[in-house]
Amino acid sequence: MKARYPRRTLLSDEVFYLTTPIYYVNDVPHLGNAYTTVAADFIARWQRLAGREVCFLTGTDEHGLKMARTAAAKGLEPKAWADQIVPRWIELWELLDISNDDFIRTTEERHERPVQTFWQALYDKGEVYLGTYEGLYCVGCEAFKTPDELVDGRCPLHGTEPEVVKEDNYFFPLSKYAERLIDLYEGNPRFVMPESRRNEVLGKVRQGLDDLSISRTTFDWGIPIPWDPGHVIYVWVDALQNYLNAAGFGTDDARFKRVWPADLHLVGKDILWFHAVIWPAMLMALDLPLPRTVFAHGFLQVGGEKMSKSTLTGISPHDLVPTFGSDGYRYYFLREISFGLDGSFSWESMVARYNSDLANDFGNLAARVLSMVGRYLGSEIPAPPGEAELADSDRRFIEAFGASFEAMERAVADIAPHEALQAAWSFVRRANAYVEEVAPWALAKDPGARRRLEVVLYVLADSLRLLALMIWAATPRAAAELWRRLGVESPIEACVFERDARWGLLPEGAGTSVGAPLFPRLLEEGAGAGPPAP
Ligand code: ME8
Repeated sequence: MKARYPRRTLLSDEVFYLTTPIYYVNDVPHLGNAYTTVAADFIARWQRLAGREVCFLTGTDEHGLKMARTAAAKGLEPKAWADQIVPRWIELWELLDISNDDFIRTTEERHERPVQTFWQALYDKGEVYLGTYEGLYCVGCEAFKTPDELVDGRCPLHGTEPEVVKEDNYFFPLSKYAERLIDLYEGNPRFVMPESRRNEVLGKVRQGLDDLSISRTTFDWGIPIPWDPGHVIYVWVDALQNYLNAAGFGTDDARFKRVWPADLHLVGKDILWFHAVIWPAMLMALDLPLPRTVFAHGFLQVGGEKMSKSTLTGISPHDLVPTFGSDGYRYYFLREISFGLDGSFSWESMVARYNSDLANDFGNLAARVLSMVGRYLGSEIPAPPGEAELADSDRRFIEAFGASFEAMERAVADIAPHEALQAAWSFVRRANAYVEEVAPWALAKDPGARRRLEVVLYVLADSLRLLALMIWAATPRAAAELWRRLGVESPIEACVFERDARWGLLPEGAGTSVGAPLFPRLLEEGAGAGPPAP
């Protein structure tokens, strides 16, 4: 009965260090940025319940030409503009219950100084040289483009024509790292995930690499090159280093040793090249340990059009949370889109997913079980059943939990939140089937079946407790509320799977309550609910 579900070591034994990209604050966050952050939060929360010490980092990327131009258009200094916008990002992360442990801004001293230390060290090692760059620069991407990366002379991501740039730049000899990078991808299948992306990167690196221009002289909104302050450091190499600096590089050696390397950099496919090629090469150049995994997810589309700040479709996360709640928002994006592939968002599919999975399958299960414990057992959890009191149907149901939980663990290790939630919901559906199978309402009519009624309701109430643990990473509010309604006194976030994800731990005598629906059903499209006005 009390099978243990041993804690798996998913990716490493040390601090689990997980990052999102640091976002450009030329504008407020959109659904795409929130997508990455919610996925990262799911993994961070899961790892905490798995007993890992987690460091979950997000932040903002505040230098570069794009920021400088946006601020100039507003008549502000770039830092003043960033100071206005950054709170809007923090607010959204709070609204979506993002549990980041740290938030780094690239204009902070703890970032700027170590960036200078890093490049000075590479310069001193002879890993930086002065040259002339002539090329096509896309300000939206903050990157040079080769002609074959353009479509009809335009950047395919931003739809704009890149600018012709010619300047003296410092260069990092990226080309000489090609062999080592190829060895890295070949020797570590988890370094770039998913596999299709790994093959893409590998194929491109095999064609050879150009050296990377790492400084700019035509504007000054950046971190000065320490040995030649007429140059500022290229925004991308500045930004990538946030991951090191937040871990204490150059400022806190003891922390750096504990936290670095990152276990997982979660990024969109648009910026995989920087994370899978340039970033490890920079670290190799300074003999620093490499991150364990860079995972590139796909792009969200609305009505077939990619969302980005330059082609926004007009839907903000703030338009969705009032209707779906933070949990409904998180659940939809985690469950609906296969992580790693592109996917599309629509209001209709969000309503449908919410109603079927959250309001019906999960919400009804919770309400039914809690109201039966209320009605038949006076809202008090009975004594846990002994082994001999369990029927075969109970045992089969209890085993189903173990199978679903292990499937969730495997899915999280594969960085597949959608699969993890499929596994959790297969258990939700199994629990609904078990309710029908054991029909507590029939047992309640038979005074001779009192203990049997207690047994099945105990099994069901305990399955709700286990379910709360399974879904906390995705829907933390509903999980914590269910936990309270079951009368469990210790906070859910203090649980660890190894100790708590096993049967029979719901304490006898706990007082339950039914409460309002955890996920009130939404009216179907056209009957009151609907997308926000354009
Ligand atoms: O690239 N679908 O910042 P950024 C899914 N500052 N995710 C999307 C998306 C979409 N349509 N659009 C954007 C930068 N994203 C740099 C990063 S890191 C050292 C520096 C997400 O504000 C996705 O994670 O343009 C993508 O990688 C990120 O937002 C780009 O955010």
